[in-house]
Amino acid sequence: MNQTQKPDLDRIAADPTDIPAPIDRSSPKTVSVELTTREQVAEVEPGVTYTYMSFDEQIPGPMIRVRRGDTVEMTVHNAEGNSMPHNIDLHAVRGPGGGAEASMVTPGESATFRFKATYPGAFIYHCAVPNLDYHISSGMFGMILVEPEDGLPEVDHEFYFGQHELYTTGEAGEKGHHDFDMEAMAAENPTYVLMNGEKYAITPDRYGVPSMRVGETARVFFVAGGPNQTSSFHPIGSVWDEVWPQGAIASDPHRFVQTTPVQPGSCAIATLHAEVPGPIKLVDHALSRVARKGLMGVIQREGGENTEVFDPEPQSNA
Ligand SMILES: [Cu+2]
Repeated sequence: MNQTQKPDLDRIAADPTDIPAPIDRSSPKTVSVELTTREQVAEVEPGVTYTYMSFDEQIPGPMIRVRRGDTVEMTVHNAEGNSMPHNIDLHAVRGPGGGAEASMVTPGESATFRFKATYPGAFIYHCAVPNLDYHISSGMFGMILVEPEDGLPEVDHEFYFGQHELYTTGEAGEKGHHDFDMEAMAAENPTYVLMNGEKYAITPDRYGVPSMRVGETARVFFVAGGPNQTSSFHPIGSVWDEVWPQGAIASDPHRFVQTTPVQPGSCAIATLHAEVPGPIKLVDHALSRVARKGLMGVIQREGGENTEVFDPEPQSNA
């Protein structure tokens, strides 16, 4: 294993609360979106570095939020100092490659294309150059949310998470700089499976966790970058009160779902109602990915006990 490299970034894990506000418009407009592709060293966990690729220095990339009927002017920059071509394929685009050919850029270049968001839902975007699985595995994916004309139901909080796999020449936890491993990727045997790009990033021991009060409802936006594995997305200590599988928000939600599959190249929108205090651990219920490969995110519920729903120390009535 090579020596750890000096990180270019203190943190590549996206803040789950750093997302655009709900859309408050009743008519379409033209929205400009710019994303910059980057190749940068960051830590997978303390003492383990990797040369990530990203949109705007975060994983998942920034959540793009538009309204059905909007026209989007999409610009992709390829930062000076990068070594590879990059582009973007958004599943919200009707057009060749989801915009991939039109946005192909080499280091130092920029490209713009325009599309109309003709259908609502939560969709992945990702890099789609010829080695696209390598680029996605290195972090190049995010979500575009196309809100329906009438918007989404009001909630108290919205949180944004993304899962993907990292394939390296090292073992999970092995100190040093990990190189990308094409053979491991072809075999679909990841070293790490990560929530927001780093091991246990959104947990109390790393960057802290978002919170909600008992009685409140949160909406979770989740994108599965893959490139290869389906997430069995489960909230430990709760249930998904509602799920829109595939992010298909124009459909009726499923209710009281324990574990929802989110395929690579897809999304889910789900709600959590907090009835008791305590953590909700967001996991892939393929649990070796949690116990051995670094995947976990936490949402904290704060407030008084609700012993009718859950009583950790019941007084005997006998
Ligand atoms: Cu790329």
